[in-house]
Amino acid sequence: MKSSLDLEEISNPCATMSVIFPAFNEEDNIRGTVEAAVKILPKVATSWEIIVVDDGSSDATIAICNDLKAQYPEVEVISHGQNRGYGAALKSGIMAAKYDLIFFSDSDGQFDLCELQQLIAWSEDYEIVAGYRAKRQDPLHRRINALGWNVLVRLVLGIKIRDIDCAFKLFRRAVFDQVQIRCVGAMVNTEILVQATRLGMRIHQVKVSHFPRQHGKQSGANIESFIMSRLPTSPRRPARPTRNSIRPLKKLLLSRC
Ligand SMILES: Nc1nc2c(ncn2[C@@H]2O[C@H](COP(=O)(O)OP(=O)(O)O)[C@@H](O)[C@H]2O)c(=O)[nH]1
Ligand SMILES: [Mg+2]
Repeated sequence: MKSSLDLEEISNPCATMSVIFPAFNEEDNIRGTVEAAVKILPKVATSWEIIVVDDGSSDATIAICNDLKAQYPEVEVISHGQNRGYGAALKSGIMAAKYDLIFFSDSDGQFDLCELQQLIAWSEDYEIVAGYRAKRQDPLHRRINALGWNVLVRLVLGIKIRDIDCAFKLFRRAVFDQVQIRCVGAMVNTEILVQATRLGMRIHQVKVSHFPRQHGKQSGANIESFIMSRLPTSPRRPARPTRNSIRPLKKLLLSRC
């Protein structure tokens, strides 16, 4: 887990915050991620909790999470007996969250949790503060897929978010009184932001750092190609998005994904 800010610079904690880490086979990363959060959160929040949602990992992730829970009273563990998907894990965490601000990030150490401080500052004026990766440290094909997805979402749904799937987002708790999560998969970010935009919620975007994954494998690798694979595949399908391809996408976004 990277750390760029001097923690002593962070002062006047005033927020109460629930931090959610969905985790799937992160045995080499989860301890570092949770312990980085344990170090930072007392500097930025008066009361806080960390909720790790183990999504049916087959490695030692759950055992490590249980150790962390025994070691740190603020750590809670939700265990999905079997893999239910990223969106389902996020929803489990959000449903269990008890504080005023809800933040989620990945368990794999690709973000700098110290940068949470910047998001908190903006949360006074915005219901949602969404990170965008200044320089995404993922393989080229992932970056190309993500670019395509972001452009498509912007064109089809009119959502002007630079990096919709960036796992560094802060929400006021009240957002989830209105926004309903139905997506069990990786499109959950799109689902949340589409609803929030339609409800007139204010979203601010903040540039955040991103680092290469040091341990374990990416499992969110084919989110975008999964979506593309669900668009019409007829040989007559035009290459550019048209009404025919937009309709199923809209339908997909409004159904379980
Ligand atoms: N709950 C849940 N989390 C997942 C799943 N797949 C990946 N994750 C978690 O989601 C985060 C991002 O996954 P990753 O594979 O690194 O995706 P990438 O960063 O988009 O390449 C990590 O914290 C993973 O542990 C899944 O099926 N269920
Ligand atoms: Mg990752």
